[in-house]
Amino acid sequence: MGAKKQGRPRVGVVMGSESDRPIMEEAERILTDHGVACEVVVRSAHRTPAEAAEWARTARGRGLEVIIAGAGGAAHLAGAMAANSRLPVLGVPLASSPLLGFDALLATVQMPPGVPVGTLGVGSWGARNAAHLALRILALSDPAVAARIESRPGAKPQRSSRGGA
Ligand code: RP5
Repeated sequence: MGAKKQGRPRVGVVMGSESDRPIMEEAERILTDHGVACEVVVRSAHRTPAEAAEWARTARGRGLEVIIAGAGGAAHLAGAMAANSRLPVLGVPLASSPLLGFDALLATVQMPPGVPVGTLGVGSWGARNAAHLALRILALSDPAVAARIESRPGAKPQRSSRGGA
């Protein structure tokens, strides 16, 4: 697929450390491939909590519509985003510690009611699906994004040979 006109960033991709970047860039790649520009930053819920909160608080004002937050270990970054922004937050647990992402999964997924984080799978699969889910959110109000999703092979739900969905 050729390069798409991207314009202003609509999705914020935030990660807890530079060491998370190779995985989180997979989300960015999918979004930009669909013509959606991203703002990609490193902010830590533990090491730079004030900067992380400020980035989330000002995200909507900068034109962002969805936040994707990836972190490993005791991963509170996605929750910190949801605590400081009313934008939809998609959390990606990363396998950075000896617990291989199970720690980050539990820390990201089990948010208290009213502070939601839509948690994806661990690592690369989660980062990529966070991008696909962000596209589906944008597509609700953007026919151009909806059309790009539909034009992709495998985008349409397939009927199972056994008659299920
Ligand atoms: C988390 O700790 C980060 O999101 C990263 O996954 C992990 C390790 O960070 P570094 O020690 O590599 O900076 O906060």
